[in-house]
Amino acid sequence: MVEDDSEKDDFLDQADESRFADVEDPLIRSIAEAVDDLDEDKVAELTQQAIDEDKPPLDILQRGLTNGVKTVGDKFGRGEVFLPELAMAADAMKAGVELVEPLLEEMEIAEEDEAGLFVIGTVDEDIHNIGKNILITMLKANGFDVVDLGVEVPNEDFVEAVDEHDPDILGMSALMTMTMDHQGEVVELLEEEGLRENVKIMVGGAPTSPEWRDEIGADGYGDNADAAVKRAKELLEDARA
Ligand code: B12
Repeated sequence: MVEDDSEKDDFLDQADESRFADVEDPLIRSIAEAVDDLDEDKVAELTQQAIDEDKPPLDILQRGLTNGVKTVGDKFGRGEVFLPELAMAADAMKAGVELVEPLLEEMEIAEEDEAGLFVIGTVDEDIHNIGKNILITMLKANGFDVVDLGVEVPNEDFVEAVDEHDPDILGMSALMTMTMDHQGEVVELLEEEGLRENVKIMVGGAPTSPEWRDEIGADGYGDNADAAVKRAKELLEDARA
């Protein structure tokens, strides 16, 4: 707990020699560090401070919170930390996201009259949803109606949802190399059912890439939520042109 300003300054000074040296703003950097330290209270406190100091919400989110959680993910990948730490990092991240979310809800990335319907879910066998939920918040902020299918969505349920809701865009999130194949399977199933032409398909999540989008025949990819929203708007314009 930071008790007073001098202690706060000390904390920020220490952050200068941090693992996140590429993050210029010391306060944003200390948010990334606090997530990396699995310190949920500190994350909440520093995120609130950053909000009070009018730091850009996307910087807090991407350069602070997301940067921190990805570092813990990397350590997990190297076997340096284990599942409990991964879960604590997720909780720390969520503590910050909760505070930033109201600001994201007010953020318009591009002014738009009427955006479309976006159906989204995390693919089968995959429970990661923090990024998907952030994307949903930002889609709604930009006028999209969103149907959230949740996590571990079976391939067939994506297809049924396209049939039922007739969305402009179907989005699929996959955070693991062993689950990303489901994105391609859903594209194939939609083709088989004759539904592919009716909908634009976007994919995202850590292991995905523009190359993966092309490989599976999807239409859009987003490295992060604001890039994804921009791409979604472009796809809508293309579809309506
Ligand atoms: C937090 C986390 C968890 C939390 C998830 C909590 C939750 N409710 O989501 C918990 C602890 C539960 C967890 C569990 C597991 N995890 Co995990 N997890 C992570 C971690 C550290 C961060 C993910 C995250 O939230 N990132 C922050 C958000 C904001 O970023 P994001 O998800 O990428 O989303 C952004 C963009 O990708 C994009 N986006 C996301 N979705 C979409 C969709 C569309 C359509 C578009 C356009 C864009 C888009 O916009 C988002 C916002 O900017 C990652 C590491 C990493 N590098 O991703 C590992 C990671 C994904 N997990 C991993 C693993 C292995 C697991 C487990 C299997 C561990 C285990 N042994 O049980 C389980 C999975 C169980 C299952 N069946 O799913 C591995 C996957 C390895 C691999 N290559 O396959 C990773 C990469 C860690 C690692 N390096 O080893 N995990």
